[in-house]
Amino acid sequence: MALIDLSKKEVHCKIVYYGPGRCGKTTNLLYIYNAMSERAKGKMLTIETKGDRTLFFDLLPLNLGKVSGFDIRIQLYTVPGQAIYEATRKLVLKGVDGLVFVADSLRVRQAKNIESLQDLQKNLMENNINFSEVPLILQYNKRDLVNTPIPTLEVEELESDLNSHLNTMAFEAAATKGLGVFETLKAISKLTVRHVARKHLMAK
Ligand SMILES: Nc1nc2c(ncn2[C@@H]2O[C@H](COP(=O)(O)OP(=O)(O)OP(=O)(O)O)[C@@H](O)[C@H]2O)c(=O)[nH]1
Ligand SMILES: [Mg+2]
Repeated sequence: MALIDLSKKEVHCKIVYYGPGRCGKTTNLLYIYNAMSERAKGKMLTIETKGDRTLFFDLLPLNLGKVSGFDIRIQLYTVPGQAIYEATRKLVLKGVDGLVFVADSLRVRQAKNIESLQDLQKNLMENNINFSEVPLILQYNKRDLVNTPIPTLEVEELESDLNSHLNTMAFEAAATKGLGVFETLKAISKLTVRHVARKHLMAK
């Protein structure tokens, strides 16, 4: 999917927000969409929803400005997290250049987080994408619920469940309030652009 257009001096990358149903993927994109200036964003496309559930995918094109004279164009996608939309998740992953795995801090979703990360690895493999090659960062969402009576997971538990093998960057977030949303986006964009540039240079 990544494209480096030398004549237009543009780099295009695809970043997918993955994670279990209702973990807050669409909420991340909506927050970004609402916070970005008109110049920096395209139209946010939400392809089929039922209530707030994504049935197909969301797509938000962003223009992140220039790096080394190249315009950085990023397309953010979300997958539908509900288990039954397996085929759609696999389709959305095609050509992915960078991944954000959004985990839900709700204790009742502990097993769903782990299942979804395994589902991601399986779907990448089935798309012939090497899991270890694609930049991936974690986002532990819904941290605003930590100081409420609702049972939540400790960051240490999320780390041990999801990051013990990955050893990657993880951001705490409360996407509804925008906390951690841009930190996550900035980190994955940087890693992804670097990855795409390196891949392009190696292909030369
Ligand atoms: N308290 C709290 N609620 C959140 C947070 N992020 C998302 N939510 C809520 O969780 C629900 C699901 O959020 P979505 O963004 O639609 O979840 P999704 O991951 O896109 O879900 P699917 O499309 O089904 O895969 C919504 O009611 C959000 O308002 C958060 O940080 N804190
Ligand atoms: Mg959604």
